[in-house]
Amino acid sequence: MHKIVYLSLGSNLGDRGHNLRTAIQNLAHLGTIVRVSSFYETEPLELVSQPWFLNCAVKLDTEKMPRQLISGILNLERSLGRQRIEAKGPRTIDIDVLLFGTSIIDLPALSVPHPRLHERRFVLEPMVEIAPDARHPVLRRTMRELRDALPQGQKVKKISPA
Ligand code: PH2
Ligand code: MG
Ligand code: MG
Repeated sequence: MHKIVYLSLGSNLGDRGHNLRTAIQNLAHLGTIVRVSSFYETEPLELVSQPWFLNCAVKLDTEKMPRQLISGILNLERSLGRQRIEAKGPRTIDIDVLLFGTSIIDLPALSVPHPRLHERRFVLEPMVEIAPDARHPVLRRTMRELRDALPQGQKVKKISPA
């Protein structure tokens, strides 16, 4: 069964653009890349005293089941040098599953929709670029509606065209 999955990618260590591009190339092993957003330079949220991130969103068409997909993603993060030192701390690459079709998933290693998706401009701006009408299956709002409801504040700047 094909599923449309949306991912959020982020990097704030090393050559951030190279890390995102390498991750996207490797994601092609887990499915077909349908769309990639521009890259966005974003102010760190939650753990604020760390370098700025480069973030983007990816639309993937996959035949994998949720557990297979998350284990493939974790392997890919490790192969790109991800070390888990501090929660939400600096990382070469972070790949988060935002939406998995219209599924609601609650596994120890995977919560979908991503629990903080609707609070994060660094997620929603790239998502509005590639999937403005994708709907959050719990909140029942589109990505555009969620982005428009965010408070002003987090600085997010598009740095490369789609
Ligand atoms: N990821 C976090 C915490 N804070 N801030 C930005 N701007 N971008 C991120 O990818 C990010 C973050 C935890 O995964
Ligand atoms: Mg994350
Ligand atoms: Mg993550």
